[in-house]
Amino acid sequence: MSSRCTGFLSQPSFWQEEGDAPILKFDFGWLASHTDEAIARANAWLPHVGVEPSRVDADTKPLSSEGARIFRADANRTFRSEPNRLVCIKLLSFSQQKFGDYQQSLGYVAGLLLLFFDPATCFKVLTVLNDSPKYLPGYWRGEATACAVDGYVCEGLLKPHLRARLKELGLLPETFVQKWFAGICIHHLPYSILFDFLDRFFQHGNSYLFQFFLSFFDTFEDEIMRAANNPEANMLIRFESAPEDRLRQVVEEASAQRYVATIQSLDVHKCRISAFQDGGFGASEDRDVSQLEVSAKMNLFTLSGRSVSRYCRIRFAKCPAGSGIARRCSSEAKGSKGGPTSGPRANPKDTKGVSASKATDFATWYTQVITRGEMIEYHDISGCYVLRPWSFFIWEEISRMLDAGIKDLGVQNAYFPCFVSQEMLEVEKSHLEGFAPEVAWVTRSGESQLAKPIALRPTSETIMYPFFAKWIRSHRDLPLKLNQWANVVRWEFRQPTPFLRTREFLWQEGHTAHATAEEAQEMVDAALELYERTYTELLAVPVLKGMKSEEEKFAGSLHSQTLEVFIPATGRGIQAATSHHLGQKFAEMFGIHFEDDSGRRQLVHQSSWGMTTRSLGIMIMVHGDDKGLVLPPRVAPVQVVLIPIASKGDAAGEFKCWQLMEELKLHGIRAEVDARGNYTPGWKFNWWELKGVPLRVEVGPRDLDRGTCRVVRRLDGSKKDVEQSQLAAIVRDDLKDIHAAMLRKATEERDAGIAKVMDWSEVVPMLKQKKLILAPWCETAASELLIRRRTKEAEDGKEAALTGAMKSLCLPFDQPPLPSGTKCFFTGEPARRWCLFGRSY
Ligand code: 87F
Repeated sequence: MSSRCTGFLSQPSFWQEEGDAPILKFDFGWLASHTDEAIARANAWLPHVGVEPSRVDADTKPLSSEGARIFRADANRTFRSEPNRLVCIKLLSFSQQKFGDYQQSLGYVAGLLLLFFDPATCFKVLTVLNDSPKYLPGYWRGEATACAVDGYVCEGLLKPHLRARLKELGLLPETFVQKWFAGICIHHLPYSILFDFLDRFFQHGNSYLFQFFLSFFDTFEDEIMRAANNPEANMLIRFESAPEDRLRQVVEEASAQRYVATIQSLDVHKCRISAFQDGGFGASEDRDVSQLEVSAKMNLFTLSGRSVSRYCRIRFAKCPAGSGIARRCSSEAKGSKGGPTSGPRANPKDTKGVSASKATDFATWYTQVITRGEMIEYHDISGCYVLRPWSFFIWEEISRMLDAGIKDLGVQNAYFPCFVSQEMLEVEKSHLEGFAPEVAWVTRSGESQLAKPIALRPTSETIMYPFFAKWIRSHRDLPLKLNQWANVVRWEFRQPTPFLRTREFLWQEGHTAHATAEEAQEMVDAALELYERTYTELLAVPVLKGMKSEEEKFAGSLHSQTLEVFIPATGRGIQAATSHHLGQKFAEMFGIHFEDDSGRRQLVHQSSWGMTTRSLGIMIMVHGDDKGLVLPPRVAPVQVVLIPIASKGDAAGEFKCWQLMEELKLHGIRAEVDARGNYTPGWKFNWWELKGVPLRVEVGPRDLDRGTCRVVRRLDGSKKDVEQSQLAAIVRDDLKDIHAAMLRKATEERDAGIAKVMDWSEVVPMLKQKKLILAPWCETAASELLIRRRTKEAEDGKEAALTGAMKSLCLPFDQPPLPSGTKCFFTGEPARRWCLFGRSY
């Protein structure tokens, strides 16, 4: 019997190097004497999971620093040889990227698989284990919910006296489920027995695990009942005090017909939902409810309208990670004696949808979308706005991606005071050029005047750099890379616009100091790339990367790089993020020196970069439509809203919605049920369209008969009927697909919105058609100022359709060919590069 082994066991020096590897701690010599047999048996697992062995190794993205630390520790705890550890780290990091987070038990399974298979095969097996309802569905996701829920299912299967004893011993179901299910007993059963266990697991899936669980508690019932305390019981759970023959008996007995029959008779899925409710929220006093729980456990759902509805409300209203809609329902229900269906009737005229058209009255449209969509509330100070939960969630998602990316670049977070003294702010006035009127000052405390006014940060160079000067002494202190998450204040006098131009906004600002200009430039590029990925991968917004012109760059910088976004509805460009190479200008002003390795005093080279809450406004303007917001799936606070379409007095549809919601949540999808009894389904459709939720799922009476539900896309209104059992998988794919479609659509609109222009005469007509201008340019400062003036004239004079002067937006990095001899579209002088011009925000 010679099966192929592509894992570590095939290494000639395996036993020499890995003989005492931690992964083999429970092997006790079996594997060395049964190598061929073990390889053959492991290979026989693959057809069960439907995986073909492969050697193709996919690329991994860079590790997050936190991830790298944990993977390193776990790899060290699994293998001895460094190359094997590196392979292991790579597999773990790949899994983390796929499953969203990392579970230590995945590390055990990965370690065992690596003995037999190449990493790509291991990864496929891990994927099937996580994705397939047959094995360990959702186990490798960050939240341990799926595994814990199976623990509660097990608990529900125990004989009552055993269950009571476990409670007394303080032994939570999570304890054994982690070891036996998630870790598939790898660090608990001796290998000779482990293989019997695993053969059965791969063949029968988690049914076998549940059987194993029953078998264990039958075999060890007396010991558990007699266990003196928690540690003693825990030893039993870890099999530490059990003789081998009894363990073997548990593994074999678990396949006995009586256990198979017990587990087969259960609908594990329904048990999980029921267990989720029990486990998560404890028992209820309410008789109606506990009655229903009992029947739910026995898979006998008697769906008598009102009690089900109440049950759902009491149970699910407390679900975590909700948008608040469920909570709102429960308070509505509370106020109404007769249950939810007879709650206070909403006035159907309450429908505060969007009435303005994006195409013909953009300003009104935007205001309606952000206020009626509950993103923004106006404050009584002009230019200041409340970010309501619906928008703040999105900012949190953006921050999350940026923060991880920033840390991956080796930048540390810190926080500096929001006040800056006048001396510091004015250390070098030239960088303040043009900004001074926007600085807000505190001049008084209570009734007394401050001796010296202090400014609120408009940006933090002048606050941070004195500390840079203090902290940096030698080349060993470099690079110094800091980021801060903060609010900033800029007292704008131009027309404020929520998100886009506000007097206070949130951002991150990165500030770094390096020994060389090259290193500073690398930082500048890396920050801009991170911003680009955040826009495209999270917000589905296409960006143009480029360099600011001399006139448009930050005065304190050598050069400024920028992301520009096109807003098709207004034909304007908008700066979406910036990254500056500051050179040594600030170092000179603030005296930031270091001693290089040959003892010479040098000035540092610096970068600074920032991205703000403006990104939300950009996202809204690019994607929104006449029905309201259209949220990109990855940032939508609610990704799927489930709406029951009730037939009279029957709450079966509603119950199904809650069940489906639970299933979606188990798959890491942000789902909500809108079970408000005082609104019609049609009203709810409009409401959630206004809120921009990517997918709506409707469950009506016909769906219940057929086991289907209707899935409707916010993006294009397309509808399809799908099997309820397939919903989670379909939703997952759909959300990905919607993101891609949104990015595609926005990219097409952007491309169609850029006019290539060779001659000035074409400019104003193109601007009037709401286009940006891509033109060959001589790049002189004088021409830039003249271009602004000329387009301003066009606005003031007869060309009334034009508002705002045209400015240079960026010199795109992605340059079309520029044939030699090409002339500047404005001056007729030789052109140097293509430049993107346009009216802007
Ligand atoms: C307003 C008032 C005072 C912008 C201001 O872009 C000073 C300023 O320096 C000011 N508005 N700026 C430029 C900010 C440059 C830079 N700072 C760090 C960034 C990104 C993050």
